Amino acid sequence: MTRKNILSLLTAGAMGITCFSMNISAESAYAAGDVDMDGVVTGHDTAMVSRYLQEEDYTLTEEQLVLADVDADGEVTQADADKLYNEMQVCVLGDVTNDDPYSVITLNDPSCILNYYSYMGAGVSYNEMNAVEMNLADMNLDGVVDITDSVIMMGMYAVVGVGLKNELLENGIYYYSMNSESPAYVGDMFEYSIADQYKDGYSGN
Ligand SMILES: [Ca+2]
Ligand SMILES: [Ca+2]
Ligand SMILES: [Ca+2]
Repeated sequence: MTRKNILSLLTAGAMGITCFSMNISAESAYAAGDVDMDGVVTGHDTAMVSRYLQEEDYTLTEEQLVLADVDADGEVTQADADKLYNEMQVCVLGDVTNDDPYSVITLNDPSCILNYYSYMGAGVSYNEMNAVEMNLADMNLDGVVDITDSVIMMGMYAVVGVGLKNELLENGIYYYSMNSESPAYVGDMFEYSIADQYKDGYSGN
């Protein structure tokens, strides 16, 4: 199922946005930075812009490019992705539960996805995640919320939990991928995390 289909379903099925509320006037349907057009500027919007900048075959529509140009200089550049990440997004990609006031990935986030995935797999209608939350759950931007997204989430949770820096964020890359060809590949970070931390003298404290 494409992201478009998922969003259509969710929009039809779950109009009430519980975690987020924004007043967007009818004249300006989408705020600057709301590239995925779900009504809130989040880490998912940042991730889309970041991937657009990193991967040639990932495209945005004309309207999305206008929304992505958040510094309004007429082009979509790293400066727009940085501004989105540092100043505009209200929560990080993966923070499905929106842990206000600190936006972080906790185990509740992959848990949300696994519950959703289990219900979907069992053929049960499960619409407790709204469109904004579904977008935040799509860690690898493939338009589907599935186990891969929860694996990436748990990986990033572990990386941060053992005190490692998120190297992708350090390098201005704001999305994740399990594809080793992608600039946003997370596999190396996962392999490093626990074993090398102990090898480097980590005592468990
Ligand atoms: Ca958005
Ligand atoms: Ca710009
Ligand atoms: Ca996904």
